[in-house]
Amino acid sequence: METRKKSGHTDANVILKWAEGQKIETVFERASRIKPCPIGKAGACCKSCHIGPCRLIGKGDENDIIGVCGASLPTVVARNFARTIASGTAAHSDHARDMALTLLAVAKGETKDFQITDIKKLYRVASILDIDFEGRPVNEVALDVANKFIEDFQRQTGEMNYIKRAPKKTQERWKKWGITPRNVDREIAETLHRTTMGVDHEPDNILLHGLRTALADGWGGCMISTDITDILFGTPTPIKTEASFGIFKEDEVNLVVHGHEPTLSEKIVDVVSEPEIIEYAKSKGAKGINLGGMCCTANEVLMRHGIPTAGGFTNQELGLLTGLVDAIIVDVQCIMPVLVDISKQFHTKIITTSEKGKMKGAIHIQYDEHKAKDVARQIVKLACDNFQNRTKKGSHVTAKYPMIGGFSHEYIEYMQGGKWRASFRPLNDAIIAGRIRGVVGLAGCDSPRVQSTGMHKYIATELIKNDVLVLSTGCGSASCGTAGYLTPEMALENAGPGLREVCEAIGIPPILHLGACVDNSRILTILSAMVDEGGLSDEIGGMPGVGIAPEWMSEKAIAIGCYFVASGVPVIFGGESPVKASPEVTKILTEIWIERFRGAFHFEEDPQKIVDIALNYIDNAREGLKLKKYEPGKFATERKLLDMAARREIEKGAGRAHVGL
Ligand code: MSK
Repeated sequence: METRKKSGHTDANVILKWAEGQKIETVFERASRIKPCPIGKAGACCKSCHIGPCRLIGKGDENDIIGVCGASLPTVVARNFARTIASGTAAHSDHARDMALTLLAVAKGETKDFQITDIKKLYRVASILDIDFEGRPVNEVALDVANKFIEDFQRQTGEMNYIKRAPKKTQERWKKWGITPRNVDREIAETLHRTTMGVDHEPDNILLHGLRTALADGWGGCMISTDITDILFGTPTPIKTEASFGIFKEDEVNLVVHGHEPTLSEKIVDVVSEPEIIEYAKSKGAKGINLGGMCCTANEVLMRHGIPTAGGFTNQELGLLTGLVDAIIVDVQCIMPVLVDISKQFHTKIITTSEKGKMKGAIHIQYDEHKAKDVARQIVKLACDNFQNRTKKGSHVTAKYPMIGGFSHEYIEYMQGGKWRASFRPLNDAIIAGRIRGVVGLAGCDSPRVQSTGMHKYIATELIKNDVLVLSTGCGSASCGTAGYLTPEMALENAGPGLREVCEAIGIPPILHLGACVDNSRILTILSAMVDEGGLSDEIGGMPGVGIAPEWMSEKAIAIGCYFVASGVPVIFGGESPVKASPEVTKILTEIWIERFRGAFHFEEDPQKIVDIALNYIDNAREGLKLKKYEPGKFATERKLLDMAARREIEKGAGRAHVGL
């Protein structure tokens, strides 16, 4: 992997070079100027009380290295890790709570700006939640669904609603180790309680509760958020769009949505095509209004409307450096406060919209779901007004790359058999036959501490070369998209023979963009469906699947990693380990967790080693399932491959022919 460039995204480097000439500092320079504290980075700094902070450093037995109160190094490292899980879970789950409250408002008719868009998905969710829907008004069903989800933030005992979506055997492991979550808020609060000064001092016990909290995130916060977003705004299906800075237009008002919550951005999508608003933009001298996205809000509107993306986390400042962004609208999570400083050098307006996330120097326009469209219009008009203030300053990049997004788990099921035989059977068969060696969830952020986006690109390429189907989310998807990797052609040019055959037959890219970082829950759903389909493992653990987040930086990523591990998926994160200071905690995360849950949490800096560890896990899982040893181009069965047209022909006829990938 080429490491000299700051970013693996070619167009980002063009802008960075220009910024260097202008003496504008970005995240990349700050990352090299501000070195991380080696004690804190390895998890050995205790800030649980004001006697400290205590630095747990020293030689000898790690249990003899203690802080002023006597808390040992492993205790402190475990506490810090658990607190990271709790923060990440809080972020996703607060987002989920807002989605549940929006659904409630829609169901009660309190907002006219949102409707139930996907009734089929509402019914599917209702049936999972044991809510009757036959013959009932849609809004009545939606009200029951919203209230049921709100229970997941209130119930004091029992278990969260979606726990039952996991395979039985996976649930049994959680019961055995006492980590079945009750409600997201309770698990978060208990993590903070246990890890405050003078409570839980037993690393294994602290970390078990960390996993319980993470499960509340994966099978609660994230899954609830994904499902309600689909119900309100539609379940994604494949959609073509574009990525990189060339999405910005010289002669149109460029408006960027950035952050995570999809509600306001959905309304902005509606508003920018209203004739009066377009006329308003024209009255300010623009030819029209061009909407683009950044980070995970980008993923939300890309998945459902094909709105183009300028990229992930490390591209946010660079978008402003083009000088073409008239306004950037932010809500919560992964928003750099430095955007305000950068905007001062250009004409860009920074607009905060959530009472939870304000920035000094930004314009605040409070979002309210009860008058969402009015707020959206106010924001879009403000961007139009600002078009006239645009100057020539900026690094205008014209390159952009085609990409396909929109692979919801429902669509992945559909694409494997059409309307009548949608199932995961063909995917399982392709794995059994060895056409597909295994599946990797390539997720997480992009980071300036490494060659940003470069780790994603390298790992994605190596995996598909090895016949591994990649499911990508969050800024991992943006990294692949801005590299031009999210197209079917990528399979023709780079995939191994088995994966290529599968992708060609169905007409899909070898890297499937599943959505935002909350949509990692779709991977849990896919894995559970693969278990149900049979022929592989009878629990998520033991499946030839791995999670990778090579450039993670957010606390949310750790919560995601832990819910995968507790569900039975080995995960490998890039960069230095946040538990490196304690061999005891490292052993719990790897050797002990794999024994109990069949998932382990590894940290590895070298991208090739990440690939090697992942392939090793996949091959061991194949061996454990007594599948044919993976050999490129040699498949266990020779079923006839059918494309979508052939499938439709069969669907016209009677019977249920088996279709193998
Ligand atoms: S935005 S959490 S940098 S994926 Fe979801 Fe990207 Fe990571 Fe934020």
